[in-house]
Amino acid sequence: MKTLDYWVYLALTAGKLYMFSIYTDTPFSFGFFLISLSGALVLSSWTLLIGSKKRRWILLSLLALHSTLLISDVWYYRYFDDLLSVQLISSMTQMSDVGGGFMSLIRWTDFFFFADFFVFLAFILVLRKRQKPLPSTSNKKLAGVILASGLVIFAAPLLSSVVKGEPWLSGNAVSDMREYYELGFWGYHGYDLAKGAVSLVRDASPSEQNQALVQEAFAASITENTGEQPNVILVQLESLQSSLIGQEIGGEEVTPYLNKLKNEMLYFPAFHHQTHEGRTSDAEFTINTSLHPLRTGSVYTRYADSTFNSLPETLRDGGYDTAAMHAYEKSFWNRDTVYENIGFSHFFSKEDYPDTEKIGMAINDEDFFLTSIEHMKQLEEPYYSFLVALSSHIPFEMPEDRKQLELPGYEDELVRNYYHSVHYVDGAVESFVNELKAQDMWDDALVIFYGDHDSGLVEAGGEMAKELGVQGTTEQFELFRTVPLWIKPPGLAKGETVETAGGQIDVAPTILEEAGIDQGFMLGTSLLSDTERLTVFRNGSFRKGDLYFEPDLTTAPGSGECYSIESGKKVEDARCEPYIEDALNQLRISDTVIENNGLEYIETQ
Ligand code: GP9
Ligand code: MN
Repeated sequence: MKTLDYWVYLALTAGKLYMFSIYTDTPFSFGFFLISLSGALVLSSWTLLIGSKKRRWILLSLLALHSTLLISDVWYYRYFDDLLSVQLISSMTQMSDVGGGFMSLIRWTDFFFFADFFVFLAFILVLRKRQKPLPSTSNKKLAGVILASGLVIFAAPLLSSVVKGEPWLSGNAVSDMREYYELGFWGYHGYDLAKGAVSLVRDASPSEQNQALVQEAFAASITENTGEQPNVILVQLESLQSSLIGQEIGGEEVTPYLNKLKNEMLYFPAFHHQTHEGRTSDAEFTINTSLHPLRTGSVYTRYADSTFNSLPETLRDGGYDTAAMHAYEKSFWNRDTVYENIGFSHFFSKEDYPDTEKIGMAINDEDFFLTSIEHMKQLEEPYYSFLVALSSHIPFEMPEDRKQLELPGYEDELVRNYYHSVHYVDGAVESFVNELKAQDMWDDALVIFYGDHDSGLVEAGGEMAKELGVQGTTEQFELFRTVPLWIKPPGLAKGETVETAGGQIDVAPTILEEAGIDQGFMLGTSLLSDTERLTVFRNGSFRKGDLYFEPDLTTAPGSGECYSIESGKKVEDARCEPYIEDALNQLRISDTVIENNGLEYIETQ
């Protein structure tokens, strides 16, 4: 057969699409296979117009390109549950700095993705003798048929979606994974590339429909409060997840001091991080603006200059001095630009901290906290101090003499080091609180601690999940999403555990309520109010009271599975249904504010 090489190429490329779903444990249906294959047909049909000698090398290059993209997607997916995008190019430099845990994402079996390269190479060498120098007319016809079939298979489901009015096209998919299932592998990457190119030239004003959503949310979110203006001390702790609180390993408490904090602060065990690919920067962003992170990349690097109704700006307008403190390079994650844009009057960064013992990326948390207290004392009262700690950052490197736990039964070095590092941070927080008390900065202040996101070591079936006895979807969800939150309102006499479920998006409204200042446009709700809130995550999943909804990203928005957190069992879909659209709209509103500067278009009477 004259075109045998082409058919072998197609078979190999199709096999790899299936391999991807096995490696990432993502659904693979026949329909999805056809759409992905159609992308490969469109991409490769033209090679049939070329003489077979050249064509084989081109097909070999396409296989290599495909494998490189797939393997990169697999590694990215293992960390973020999402796919690569060209929109991430601006964040690449940041990723190399924080990517200490990158090697843990790579498995030797991943390189099987390149096996077909060698198979095809061997095939080319065998076929070398039977080359046809020029394309024949029948090949031209075949190329036409393949291109046309590719286009038809690709377009048919899209057209059917448009006819059915399914809202997952042109950016409305809300999640990259949903777009991947709608467009297939090549369709996703091709569309992503096109969007990247268009965003360089296009006016980014919001669509009428999305702006109407923002306008409605704006009108609903204005509240009026009056009250005292306490100093606010907000501390973000790196990679601190809720499973640590109260956990004992071999009879030793991992976080002995934090376990006791609920006696003098309000402790929220059902608090969730809502971060996505921007990790620390996403947590900071959501906490300070009450908006969601982006579906791709970090707001800090992609939309640093958009207009936000932020916590620091609102507090500053209300008479507060505002300062951010983080002992790393000030331009990292674009913080210097973002902090200024969202209303921090001061930014204390690496250069404002002493050159004492470094743990991982920066000065150790204890010295960071104690020096930060010195900086706070220089601020005008009332002040808002936002501290971002860093010692427990992946890969959780700890000096040997600071590893104090025995950790019997744990073998994974990364997991062991995680526990050592959070045990260290526990002591650092203790020194911080003791010093605040000693300096008389504790009692009257509003003090808050929370974890920015999970450890990155929570995958189902991994050592951490196994040792914790995590089973089923809801327990896995809680392990991944819950981070501890402690709040001490001014003058709190006694701590307690508050079961209210909420997320990082609710922190700014909580602080503003306590500070007696109007919250303005914010998507969250104060955690000290009785309202049952909808806590939305970036792929459209959500928690509402006892319910947890996991969307089916392989279809248009609307379907998924509804669970009770308490029983861990599936419950009738009807219980989650009323909130599915609200959750997606929350993401759309947030995206419109960030990506299209939606607040600039708000009409006020
Ligand atoms: C460094 C810190 C990194 O400044 O933001 O944390 P990460 O984003 O990797 O969680
Ligand atoms: Mn982080």
